[in-house]
Amino acid sequence: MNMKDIEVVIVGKLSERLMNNVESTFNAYRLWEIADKEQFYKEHGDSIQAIVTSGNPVMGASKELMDKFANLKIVASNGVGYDPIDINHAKERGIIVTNTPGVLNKCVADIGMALLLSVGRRICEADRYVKAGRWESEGRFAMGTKISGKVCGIVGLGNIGSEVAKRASAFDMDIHFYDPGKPAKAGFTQHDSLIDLAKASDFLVLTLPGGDKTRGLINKDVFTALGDKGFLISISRGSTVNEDDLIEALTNKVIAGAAMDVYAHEPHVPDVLKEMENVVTTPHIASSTTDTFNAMADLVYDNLCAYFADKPVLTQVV
Ligand code: 8YV
Repeated sequence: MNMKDIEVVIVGKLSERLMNNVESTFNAYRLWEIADKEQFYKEHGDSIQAIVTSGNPVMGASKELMDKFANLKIVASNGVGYDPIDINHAKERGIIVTNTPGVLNKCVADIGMALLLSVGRRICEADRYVKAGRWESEGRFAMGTKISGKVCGIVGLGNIGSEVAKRASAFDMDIHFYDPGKPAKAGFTQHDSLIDLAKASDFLVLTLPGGDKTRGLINKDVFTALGDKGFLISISRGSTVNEDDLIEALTNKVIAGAAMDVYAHEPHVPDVLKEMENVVTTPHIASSTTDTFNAMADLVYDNLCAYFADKPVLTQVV
């Protein structure tokens, strides 16, 4: 089959490398640039065979989108998280879904550790202090929290959680985790309940997947258990945190602080969080390094090429 005869729709702006590869190989359409989408669906409803998208909450692939294309065969997604893709519907229709696990673990864990250090040692606050000329006028900056010897509590000890554990261990932290069904891990303390993990933790690091099962899991009970010396580090999915409860916990000093790369309604970050000194915010950059983004782009592309070359795809979700 000539790859150029295969019609592919790219849902939103992805990396140049990924778009270039897809567009030079397949007959690709940029959905976000098409003004009359209904007309596009009418004209290409039967001919589009692949959706290229991302696990970013603003993209994904809904049932409605998939059903615009009667002969859709594959949804190739950029990102390990796939909660914005209707997996059950894809399964029902026999549509293959691929993601990009593995290649981003280390970069995401690096950001987890960087956020932990930033909020614990007050790096961003200290940076603002110097730049505002306050060191000269007010003298020594306030105290931070010692990292070594503290408990790093990991919620979801998967590939990314394990990389966080490695980094935190190198900083002499004690590793505790909660991940129902996971076997015990030598040297780590396992908890049977999230609340118990939060109680034991100085830094609670979220590396659990998104989706209906984990929506709002990190709520006021968890914050109460974490306590006023505890910090939340969120690098999984914004949907896992009840953001109203988090704001309440921070406002009432139920917890000491939070550092987040992901939010409930990206790219919206509640103003109140932006104004808090003890909150570190980054704009969903955990996997955003050139090396990792290239590796993710290549995996999306390789999955597509494998599928249309009648070979097994490399990283299939369903
Ligand atoms: C990406 C991510 O920023 O992999 C994931 O699940 O959230 C991030 O790596 C995003 O999905 C890339 O498009």
